[in-house]
Amino acid sequence: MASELQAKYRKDYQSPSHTITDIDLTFYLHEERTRVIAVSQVRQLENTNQLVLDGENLELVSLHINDQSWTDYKVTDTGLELSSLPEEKFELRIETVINPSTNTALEGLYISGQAYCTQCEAEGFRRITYYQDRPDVLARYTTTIVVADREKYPYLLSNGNKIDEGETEDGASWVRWQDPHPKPAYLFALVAGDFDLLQEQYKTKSGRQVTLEVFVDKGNRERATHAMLSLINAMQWDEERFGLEYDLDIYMVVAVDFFNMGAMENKGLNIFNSKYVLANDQTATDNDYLNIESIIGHEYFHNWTGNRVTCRDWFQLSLKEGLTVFRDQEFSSDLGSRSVNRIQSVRLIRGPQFAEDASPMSHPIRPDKVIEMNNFYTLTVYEKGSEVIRMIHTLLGEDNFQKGMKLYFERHDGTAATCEDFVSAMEDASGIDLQQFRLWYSQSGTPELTVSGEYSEAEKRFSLHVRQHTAPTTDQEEKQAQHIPLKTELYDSAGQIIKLQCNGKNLSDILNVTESEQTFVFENVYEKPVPSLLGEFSAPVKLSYDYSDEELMFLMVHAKNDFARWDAGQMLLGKYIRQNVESVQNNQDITISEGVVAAFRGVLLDQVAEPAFIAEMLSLPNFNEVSGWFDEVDVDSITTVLKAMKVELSQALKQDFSTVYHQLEQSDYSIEHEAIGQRALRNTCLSYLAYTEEGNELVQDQYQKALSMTDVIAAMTAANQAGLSCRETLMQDYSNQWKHDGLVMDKWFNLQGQNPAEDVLSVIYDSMEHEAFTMKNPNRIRSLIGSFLNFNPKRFHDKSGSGYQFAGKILQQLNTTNPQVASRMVDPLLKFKRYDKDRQALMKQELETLLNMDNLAKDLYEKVAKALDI
Ligand code: B3K
Ligand code: ZN
Repeated sequence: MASELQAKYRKDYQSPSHTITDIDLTFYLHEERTRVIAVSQVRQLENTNQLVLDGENLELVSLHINDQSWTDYKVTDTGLELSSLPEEKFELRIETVINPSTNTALEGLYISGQAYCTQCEAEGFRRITYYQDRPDVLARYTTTIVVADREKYPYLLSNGNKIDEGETEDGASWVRWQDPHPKPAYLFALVAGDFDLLQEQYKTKSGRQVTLEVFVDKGNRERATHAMLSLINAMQWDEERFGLEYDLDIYMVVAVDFFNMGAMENKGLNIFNSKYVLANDQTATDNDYLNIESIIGHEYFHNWTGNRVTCRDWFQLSLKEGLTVFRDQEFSSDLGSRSVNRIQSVRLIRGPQFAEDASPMSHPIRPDKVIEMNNFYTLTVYEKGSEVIRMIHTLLGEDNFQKGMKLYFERHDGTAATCEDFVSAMEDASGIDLQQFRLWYSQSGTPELTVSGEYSEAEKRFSLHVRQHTAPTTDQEEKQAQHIPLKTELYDSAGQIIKLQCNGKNLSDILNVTESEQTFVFENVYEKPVPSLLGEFSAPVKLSYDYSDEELMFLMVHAKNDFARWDAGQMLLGKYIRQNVESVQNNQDITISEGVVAAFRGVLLDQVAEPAFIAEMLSLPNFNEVSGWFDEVDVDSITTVLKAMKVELSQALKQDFSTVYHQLEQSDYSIEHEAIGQRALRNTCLSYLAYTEEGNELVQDQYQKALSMTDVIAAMTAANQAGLSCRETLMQDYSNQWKHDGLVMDKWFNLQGQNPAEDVLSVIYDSMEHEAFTMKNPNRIRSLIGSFLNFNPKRFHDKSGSGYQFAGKILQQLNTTNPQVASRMVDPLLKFKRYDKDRQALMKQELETLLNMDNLAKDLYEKVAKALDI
């Protein structure tokens, strides 16, 4: 069992006893024994002569205070306790030795391929030296990197600007960097290696010249151009929309293959998972391109929201993450299709985020209790966090929101702030009361809105009765009514919007739901309207309204914004999915009404709507989303219904899918948004056509003629899902072509993990023997095993328990090598209470085995113990 399982509580926050104004770091890089000398200028803040420093896996060589060897200290399990310290200020010099080559957890300083790199957020700096590893200690960093083998490591990088370089007497080379902006330790970074370098110059709005550099593995330079373009776009966008400019002379992005998550916003030196940097038309899909744009943007936007203003403590994580996700979503929406971006974000909330909030890991966007901080980089903190920012934006409007941002920076630039500071700035700048709204920060769970409409013909009045309820979550029994912005439109039978009026006054289309029961009355409603509710998904809540099929079909056609049209389509599909699940449970046939088929035909043949949007309209909700609608998840019935409805629609609309598919054939490849949209729709058609008689031939044909990776993967996905006979040939061909490139093979591993075939486990075991696979690389693990656990419900939840046992075995192994990745992968097992008794018992057994392990890391311990109610 982990040695330190102490939970930390938000309410116990204490400001630090000392701060460090400057730190001078020297690294003598060595694969097994890297020497780190840290010289810190420490200033006393509280009247105490004791100081506690964090440290993990460090070999302490020496400790000096004001140049004197210091013996008044104690080494503990979690760091160092210094005593009898001088008052006011002193210089602390600590020399440690660390071993990057055995660091498989990929936290602190480690080796990725041929390069050294670091990952310090949340608490990785303590694996480099003893330090006050907390975000409210902000220091100026000077970093010197020394390497003996300059051939192998020609690039030595750290934060800030390069200020000096040279050679030591014994021929080692060194480089010195200085970062003028005080920062917490989690934003420190170091990279040493040999790379291909793509360089550009950027001039900011105010005329500052910035050098942009993207470092990638040798031979991959041409795969870095999209990342560079995205960076330039992000810099321009932030200047235009938020008035924010970059603040150093150089901005570097380094792509590494071994990385626990997507990317990291270290000041001036972002480190990226190569998955979110490398792309060309032969190796990357359109989604890869869009993800690169959004993640490059996200990390860049952190420079202001995260780095210039950072978090006071880790409970405030959403202060930087929710806000930065909001900013990256706006960036992608301003550059591409707003409605498609919105739909995709909403899918993420309604599927996995709602599921997280209904699981033992439920927590508010600002958590109250944490054992392992890395466990809280969650969909709730990020995605729900960004929805909370979006609601503030909706309530205030763009102008007031920007005023709030300005005030926030005026008040907090260069400091470590709290979520409360952000909300106060928004409130003060706009004059809008956000008192009740603050509950979104402290309350977990998903509010459910039950809405009903009542029309009085005689009085020409329409009333909306709204009830809100939030079910208790594992972390909080009691829930209060929240402030929910409910965007509402009323439509007349001609499809025109009826103005919202009451007492002779025009009303805003954002209704403020603040009580557990509330009625909104609208006057001058000249006919019985069809309401469109929760437009743009104006709040992260579940909505129920008893729509008839006809009303939903009406909204699919007439709603004035794409999001509402899509949402109506999803509700219509949802009605049939629910009905059909019940039918399957009662051994009855699956049905879809002719009207519904006709409505989707209308969507498919729409000549006006964007193709990318039509593709979204035609996508059925996935298993994970549908599971959230039921108290007990009936895996077999849901998978049966989803497949049967797909087959049913493909048969009924075969001709139309085929026409659109052939119409959209492209003769050349471009990464423009319009071309991406056309491919998306064409490939959606293919995913349906795969279930028809001509499926096998079409898929094979597309694979052979494909102009881009997008079309290759779409063909393979269709073959995989529909179990086509060409599947094996395509998989074999792809592997022959790409076996040397792990990143490109990830798409193949992903398909293997999602293979719906009965013997998928043996397919997975075979794939683990593939030359491109290694359990050391998180991307490989996530592609092959993560996809099985999360996106192959039928086989993962196989009644025999074989899927669960496989997961258990892998988790035991990862617990020792990479606890962070293990902890991400355990999530599907935590939700065992949602399944039938037999499955529950089998899943629980795996969790119990984990809990009984001798060396269970606190990452897994925290989640497993919560799930088992310990
Ligand atoms: N801030 C990092 C995530 C760090 C995760 C630590 N386990 C990337 C991001 O959100 O931009
Ligand atoms: Zn972030």
